[in-house]
Formats: sequence, structure tokens, C-alpha cells
Amino acid sequence: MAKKAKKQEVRQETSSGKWIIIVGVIVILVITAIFFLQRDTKTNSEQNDSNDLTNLTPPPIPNIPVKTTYNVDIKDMSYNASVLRIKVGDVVIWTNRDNVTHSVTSDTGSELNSPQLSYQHIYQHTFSRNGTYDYHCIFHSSMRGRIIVV
Ligand SMILES: [Cu+2]
Repeated sequence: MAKKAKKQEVRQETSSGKWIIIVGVIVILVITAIFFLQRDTKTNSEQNDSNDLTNLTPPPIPNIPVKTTYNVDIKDMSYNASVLRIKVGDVVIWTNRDNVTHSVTSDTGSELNSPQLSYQHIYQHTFSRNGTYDYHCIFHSSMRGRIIVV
């Protein structure tokens, strides 16, 4: 008998705890603690788990730089966009949309040094230092591009 009563009590706490999670932001930490204790003995639905993760996730650290990925299409014998302005840490992905082989090759230095890119092949590069990076296609001297990293 005593066991049954306890079980009912636990159930009631669970449902009221769910309700409080939705309504009370301030009470959330206490409720979460109770919830975790209950979770040890009981399997809960995934919905509650995801609620917990949302509530427990610490705020993002503002100093982490946001990495952006840029796409450059190689089409009709040119890089599109041919001039791209990005930030340090950003990623550029070149995709060859032509049926001819192209490359992404630095004019000077070795920052950009793609293999031969056939149709639909990609070349990806992360720029970790600022500067102006001019590049060309080793097969077609008219094809020129520039990445400006600030
Ligand atoms: Cu080319």
C-alpha cells in the first residue's frame, strides 16, 4: 500500500513539474534537479529530454568567431564571384560547373593549390590569415580570381 501511494505521488510531481517547466523560468533549475532525480528511476519521453537540454545549455561564449562558408562557382570559364571579401577563419568552396577541367591556383605562394577539378568537383580552403589572395586556373590564363581576407 505504502509503495503504491508513493508511486502516485511521484507521478503527480512529474506532471506538475512539466507544467512548471513551461511556465516558470525562475523555478526551472529546481524543477530540473527534481526531474533528474526522477529520471534515474523512470524512463522519460524524448520531449522532456530536449526541454532539459535547452534549459541546461549555457549561453554561447561571445568570443568564438562565427565561421562563414562561401561558395564560388566555376562556370563559363570564370570564377563567380571573381572577387570575394571574407573574414579570417572563413571557408571558401569552389565548385566546377563546367565540363572542362579547371583549377584554383595561387598566383604567388601556395595558399591555394587545388588538384585538377573536373565537372562537379569541389575544392575547399579555410583562410586563416588576412591578406589578398590572387589566383588563376592553370589551364586557362584568362580565368582570374581574388579572395580578400580581412
Ligand atoms: Cu580553367
